[in-house]
Amino acid sequence: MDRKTLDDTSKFLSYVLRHQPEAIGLTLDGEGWADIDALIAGAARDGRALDRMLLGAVVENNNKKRFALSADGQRIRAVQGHSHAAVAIAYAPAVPPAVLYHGTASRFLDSIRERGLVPGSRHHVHLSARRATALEVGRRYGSPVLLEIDARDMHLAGHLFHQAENGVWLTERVPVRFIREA
Ligand code: HQG
Repeated sequence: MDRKTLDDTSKFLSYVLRHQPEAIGLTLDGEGWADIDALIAGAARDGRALDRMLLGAVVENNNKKRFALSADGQRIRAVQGHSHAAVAIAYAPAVPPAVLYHGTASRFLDSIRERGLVPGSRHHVHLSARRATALEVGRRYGSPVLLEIDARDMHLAGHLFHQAENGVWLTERVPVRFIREA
């Protein structure tokens, strides 16, 4: 399976499994699962040839492990990053490391200093245990800035954290007092 096909399919899956399933007549359940036969049929109507082999290769080889298959192999979901209102994954609460990182773009800083980190269109603020990963995330939107989040203090103050299957840390929002500009 060539890299371009895998990357194109990953982008398509991110779009329909996180944000716009209705674009191909697909439905997601509350845990974000889509029926694989329905996904393949919806994609075919959109002129996109998917099959189980390609989907399996994307799940397996995806650089950020964005997708997972159900135990019975009949369903697929994105493990984090959703904006769709039908999805409300019941992530288990988890104890975060003392410090987590968020990468953003310098043009967002004034607003972040005022409002803290808020999820935007997605369901959570996304945090990483690794500085380099966070910087890469920030680079997508412009000149990257690294923010250090006092996750231990947030946790002690009662804020809930979750960890998606691919390691990304999630929380509802980060108030200004827990953010340090690194
Ligand atoms: C910013 C990728 C102004 C925030 C990554 C970010 C991640 C504010 C943007 C995942 C703000 C939202 C998510 C405030 C936050 N004022 N801007 N008060 N609070 N922001 O894409 O974290 O490759 O929804 O800093 O790896 O960038 O798609 O979130 O810049 O895990 O799998 O608002 O997406 O994963 O942008 O990225 P996003 P994100 P994938």
